[in-house]
Amino acid sequence: MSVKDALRDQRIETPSWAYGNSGTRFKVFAQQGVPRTPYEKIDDAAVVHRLTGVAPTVALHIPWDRVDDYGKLASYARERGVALGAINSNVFQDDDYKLGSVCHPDASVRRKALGHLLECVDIMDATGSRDLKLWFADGLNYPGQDNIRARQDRLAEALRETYARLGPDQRMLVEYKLFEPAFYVTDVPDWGTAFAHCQQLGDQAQVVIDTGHHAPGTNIEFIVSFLLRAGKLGAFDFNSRFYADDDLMVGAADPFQLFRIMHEIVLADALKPAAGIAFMLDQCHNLEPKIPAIIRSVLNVQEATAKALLVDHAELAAAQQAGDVLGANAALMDAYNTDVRPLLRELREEMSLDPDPMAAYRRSGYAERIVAERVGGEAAGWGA
Ligand code: PSV
Ligand code: MN
Repeated sequence: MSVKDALRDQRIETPSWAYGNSGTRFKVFAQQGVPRTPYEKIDDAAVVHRLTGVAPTVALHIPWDRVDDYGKLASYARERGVALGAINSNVFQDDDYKLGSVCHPDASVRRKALGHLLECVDIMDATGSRDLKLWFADGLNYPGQDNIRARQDRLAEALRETYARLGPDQRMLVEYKLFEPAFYVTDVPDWGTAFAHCQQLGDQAQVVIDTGHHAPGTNIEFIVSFLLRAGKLGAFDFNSRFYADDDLMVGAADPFQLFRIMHEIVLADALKPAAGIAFMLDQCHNLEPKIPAIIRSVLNVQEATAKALLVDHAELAAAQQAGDVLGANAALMDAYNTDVRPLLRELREEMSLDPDPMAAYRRSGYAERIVAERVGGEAAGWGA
């Protein structure tokens, strides 16, 4: 398959919450024209897809995107040329979850959390979504606060019950994160823990790598390669980090890391949608305008992918086999240092898109229109 064909088929999912207001624990700086409903978030996601041609799905977060009729939301999306993607569960924003959700010492809180996870699968049935994304804020702040091993047992039980509820074409994606909000123990802190639980569950359970959820210096492409080999890589939550879970635009902090990740994907022939890896963004745009930031992020993933596709695999393999360390490294760096923007402009023209989606968005007048139209009501944010 040619580089252009692979890029034309690429799919990047945008997150509904990136279109809403967000901030740090210090302040949310509200922006004008922000969606007030899940329907308006879909309007914005449809604009991103219309301009980039490679972002046809939008992930939902429950309860932030709760609606009365999910079938109606799915049809609304379809009418605008997009589809609903992964359903993200949320068992971290209720007072009951102070000491955890599925790992909580109190069985009634665990039952409530499990009920939410099962409800998310009901929603998937209505939206036609394939993936349930699970992230748990569960953990401990102090040594002795709870029994670490018992919490793993409780986690395994909730995952088992949720897994049993999945339809044959649905998947469970287990996300890990080193720390935050818990600071001493996190119940799913790393890929190894997520992997071990997914192994026990079965083929429909896979690991999701959020690029912002690692210790500084972690070699993420190693994790990608390991999980691909084991058939356990289900998805990415792409974003950039400088320090912790910064949720900045993917490819902004370390475009070379993104290239190295995409190189592992291309090597394993896992870019094509049939390979089943969901390439999602998980970002928050606190300072910058949201829609152009999401467009920029999609383009950053696309550029890193194009560079990864340009790696000469024959040259790389020959240098590796010959023990030619510098030659092998040069084969990768030649691809990374290629300016792929002309190729991508050409590709967009062939796809009947504007070659410069950022400029096309600025010219479209959409930003001004939503500021004028979205007056009154409550801007969407992280509140349920
Ligand atoms: C948690 O930090 C996370 O990465 C999970 O994916 C959540 O669902 C998402 O952010 C939004 O809070
Ligand atoms: Mn995430």
